[in-house]
Amino acid sequence: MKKHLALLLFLLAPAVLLAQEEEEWGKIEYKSKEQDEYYRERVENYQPWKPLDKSEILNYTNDFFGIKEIKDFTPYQKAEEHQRFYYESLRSRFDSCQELAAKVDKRQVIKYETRDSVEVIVYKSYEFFLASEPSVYVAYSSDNGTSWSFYYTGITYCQPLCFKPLSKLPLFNDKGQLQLEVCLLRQVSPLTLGHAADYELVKDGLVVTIDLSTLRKDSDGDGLTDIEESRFKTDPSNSDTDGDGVIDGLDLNPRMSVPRSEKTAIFESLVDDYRSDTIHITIPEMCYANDKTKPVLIVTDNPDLQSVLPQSKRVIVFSTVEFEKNAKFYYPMRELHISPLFKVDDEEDAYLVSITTNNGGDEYLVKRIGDIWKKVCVSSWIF
Ligand SMILES: [Ca+2]
Ligand SMILES: [Ca+2]
Ligand SMILES: [Ca+2]
Repeated sequence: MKKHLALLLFLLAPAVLLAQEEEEWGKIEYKSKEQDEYYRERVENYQPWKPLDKSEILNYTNDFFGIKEIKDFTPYQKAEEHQRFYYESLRSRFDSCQELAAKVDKRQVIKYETRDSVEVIVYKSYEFFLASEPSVYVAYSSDNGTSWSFYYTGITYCQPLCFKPLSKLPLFNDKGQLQLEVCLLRQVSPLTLGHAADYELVKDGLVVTIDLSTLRKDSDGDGLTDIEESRFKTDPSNSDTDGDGVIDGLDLNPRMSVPRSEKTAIFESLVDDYRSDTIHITIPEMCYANDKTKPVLIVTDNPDLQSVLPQSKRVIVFSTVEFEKNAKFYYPMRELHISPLFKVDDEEDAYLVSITTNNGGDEYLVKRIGDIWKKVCVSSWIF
């Protein structure tokens, strides 16, 4: 009997020690000279937000849709006024089932029209995150609203294109394409949580023509339309951009195929499920993207972070140079900022690391205990 008790205590001892050690974590203030240096440099190199030149707005072209001038147009008014006005006028029409079938929030509708059995809703979607400008989508039904398809247009509302819900122009033109009145706007103040950005009118009296076949086109058959690939900056003519054997439509990290390290697993636990406190270093079970997988943007030059294989999100990873080249206008994706792993002073195998989104963040202590890594949140903040 005593032998069994001794064995039980022996087996339980590491768990008890672990729990004790974790309890201590919260009471100690961990310091890192590496971290201090990193943030000192960040403050020194801080670049305040600045607007684009008007010429960059005026020279805007869309790779997928035509934009042309029209003589008889509805003048631009501030977007919020447009939207409220249109919402009121649509309310009675949308109390019927069409909107419920498409599950489009009526406050986000830019334009809705039916022709024969075809119904089309052009709408804005914030896609999981309010502190951003919305993307413009098209919901399409060819059977009187019984079934719907949803297409990403690649257009971000309001810079540089802003739509006009009060436009009298019919949504369908005589070729069966969608046509929408737009103007060119320039963002003149930064966008922050709780504060909408301000815009100024650069050019009015334009119409954008959207061909439904262009919205659906998937040149390489990888499950992402060419327009979605323009958003993720994957190759629209190569079904496996990073050559790792997983096609772009299913790949949860489609742009980067970088060798993993032990630190990659630590970063993965932050990207994927930063509430779990045990970090498994082994290669995670392969998971695949589907239509509902949330995309997040990570801009980093750190190969340990570039190589993450998330299980629940699609990470679009850019190097800093790539990002600067591609993000001329607002980049339409939620961004995750993950700090480097800062070595804790006078400790072996212990790091401080933070993860920040546009509305807050958490800092973690990550530490090796025996053969496993554990992490604990040491501070949190909201903006
Ligand atoms: Ca494709
Ligand atoms: Ca592709
Ligand atoms: Ca791939």
